[in-house]
Amino acid sequence: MCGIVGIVGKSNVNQALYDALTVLQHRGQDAAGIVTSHDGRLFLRKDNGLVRDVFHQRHMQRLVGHMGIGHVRYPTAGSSTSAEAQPFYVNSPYGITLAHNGNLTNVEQLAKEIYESDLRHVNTSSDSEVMLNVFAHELAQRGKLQPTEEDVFAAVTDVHNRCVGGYSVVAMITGYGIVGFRDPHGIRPIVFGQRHTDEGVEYMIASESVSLDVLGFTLIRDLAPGEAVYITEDGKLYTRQCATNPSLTPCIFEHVYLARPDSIIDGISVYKARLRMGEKLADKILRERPEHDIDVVIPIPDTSRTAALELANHLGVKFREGFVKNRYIGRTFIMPGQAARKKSVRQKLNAIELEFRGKNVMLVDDSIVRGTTCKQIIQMAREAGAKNVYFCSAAPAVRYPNVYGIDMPSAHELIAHNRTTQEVADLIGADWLIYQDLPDLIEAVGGGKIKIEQFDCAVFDGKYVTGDIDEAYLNRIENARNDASKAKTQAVSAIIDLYNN
Ligand code: PIN
Repeated sequence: MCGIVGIVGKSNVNQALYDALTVLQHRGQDAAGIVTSHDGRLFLRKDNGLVRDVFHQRHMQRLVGHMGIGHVRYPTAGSSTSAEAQPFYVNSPYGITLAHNGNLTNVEQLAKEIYESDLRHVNTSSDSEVMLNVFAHELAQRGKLQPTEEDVFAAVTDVHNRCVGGYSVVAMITGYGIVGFRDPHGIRPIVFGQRHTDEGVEYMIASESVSLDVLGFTLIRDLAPGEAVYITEDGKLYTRQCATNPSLTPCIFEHVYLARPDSIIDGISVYKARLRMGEKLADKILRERPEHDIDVVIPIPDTSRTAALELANHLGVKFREGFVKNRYIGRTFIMPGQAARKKSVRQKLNAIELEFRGKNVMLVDDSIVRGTTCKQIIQMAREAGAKNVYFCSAAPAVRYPNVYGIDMPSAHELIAHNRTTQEVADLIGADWLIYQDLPDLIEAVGGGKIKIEQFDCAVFDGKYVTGDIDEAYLNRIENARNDASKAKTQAVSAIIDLYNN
């Protein structure tokens, strides 16, 4: 998962891009980058780290120009070097830069084609660089000295024909404009909006509507699946459906915890979807145990608060803040002679004992993925004196890997993979475990004022909407993810050895 933004403004856009990326920081804390264009030149700054650490005064001063794009990156397998921070750049044609949120599932085949048929060089293992080269190649095929919106849209159509997966993209064509587009299934989110200034109208394309709100832009709408928006450097806006067979199946996990609650995705308020998740969970609890003995509902900060609040309301049970989260948790430094220690949940969360002592507590989290954190939290609740610890997940059991750009562990690392609810409850140490049912989650998200019936729910049901995911693909990513984590562990041990010797 990553965050993307693009702005065509009337004055320098560096500060606005920086601010928008800061608003999107929850979508990725691993790396950040901005590229701007001025007088036919590009200015790029990208590195590993948080937005506030990557951009200093001297970088910001160099990022001149009235249009630009930016990116925040979440670490995915094999993407932790700063060379893989985005945006990426190719010089031909026109000088194109691109930032992408998502994952291409046919990247190996594309990389081969790019090298063997398109005669292009890709310098990293990032699928975003592959996608940039596909787009650049297809735009170059038009053979124009100056690309028109028709050329840009035709190139996007070609990208849709060649690239499979979930993707939201912003790309800047130096001296011409910015294009945003969304995969034909609309898996990853992307919106665009405008604001009026004395000099004229400015446009922003972004992963989430919250970045428009915060910068005083008004939301025009989400891009439809397969659709592209092209905004020229002088501020003309064009949109076009570029896919032959688009169908909306957005990622339901955005609503579970990826997106900010103050965002609206495909017309659905993330906040309201989470309230409804709480309501549905309460109904399920009452169905399973009408005579339940829950004394208090306690959210695990932060995402689950909204669902927990509504769950408590519907049960008519007290809602209490039982955990306090440290917002300023620091990095883990590897000191000479010290083993690399993982920051424990204990350092991030502390229990308020009086909310637990002698009570039957219902803890609520947005989801259970590996189960490692929630196991420790349940233990903390017991140490704080809880009589019984019940646990509620606002999402169904996560049983399958994600292949559309969410950084999720491989199948065997998912605690619910091939396990029943009772087995998971025993493993995490809960006296009672309730998962949201998938139809209820779909109803909670898609059953409000805006009706959406189809979502990408692959992490819950193993159905991959792009239709190209088979056992062999899943085995390959399982190995890749394992290799990536092995490589990281080896790198850490190498550093420790260096200190010790
Ligand atoms: C909460 C995000 N949320 C918390 C992510 C933990 C699963 N975990 C998924 C729960 S927040 S575990 O947005 O950071 O506040 O199942 O792997 O233990």
